[in-house]
Amino acid sequence: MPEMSEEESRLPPGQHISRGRPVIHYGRVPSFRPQTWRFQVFGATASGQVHEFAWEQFSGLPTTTLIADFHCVTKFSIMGNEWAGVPASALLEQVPPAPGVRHVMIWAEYGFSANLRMSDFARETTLFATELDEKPLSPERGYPVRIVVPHLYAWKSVKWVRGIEYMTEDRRGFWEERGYHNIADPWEEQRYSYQEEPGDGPP
Ligand SMILES: Nc1nc2c(c(=O)[nH]1)N[C@H]1C(S)=C(S)[C@@H](COP(=O)(O)O)O[C@H]1N2
Ligand SMILES: [Mo]
Repeated sequence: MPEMSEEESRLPPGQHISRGRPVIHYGRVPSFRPQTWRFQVFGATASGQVHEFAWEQFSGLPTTTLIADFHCVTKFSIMGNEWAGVPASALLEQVPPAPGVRHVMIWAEYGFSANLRMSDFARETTLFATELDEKPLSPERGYPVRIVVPHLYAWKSVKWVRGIEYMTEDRRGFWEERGYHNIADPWEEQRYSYQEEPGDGPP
């Protein structure tokens, strides 16, 4: 058997290590205006109110760092990214959801979205990243903030995040509506919606 590198041994099935660090997204790179930028937490909040963070407030939240691999459903993986940012758990503490919330929708500029189960959102490794490899995110990587959900395919790692919607019922996001798997676990190769089992997604 050919020898496997340490990084190769971390790859989920069907993935290969990309040479460079490709940038991919649908649509244009938005510009960031710190004066008018707002991050909204809305939907089924415990208070029933929409919570808004201005950039100063959001960037003042406690941060942590995380080293994680990144698996795109088109089969390349970018290994060993060092992210820094606000853990999703910190946001859940700042703005608690109502008791029946089981899902969240991540909303970005231009209406891009991805849905996550609350159990995936609340993981210790889910982060609102503001830095990659000790530098602020570049515009095309999601500046000023993107979510990083390293245990799911990378389309769930939404760039240019502007809000979180707490949901009591699941709904599909942008790619999930267009044929991609509702849950997106790369270790299970959950690539396409036709692979979904009953209970994996909304009807
Ligand atoms: N807002 C937004 N976020 C997005 C996307 C997008 O089209 N729009 N594409 C996703 C996909 S499919 C991938 S693989 C990763 C790519 O992240 P990268 O450009 O940092 O490599 O971003 C994800 N986040
Ligand atoms: Mo992707």
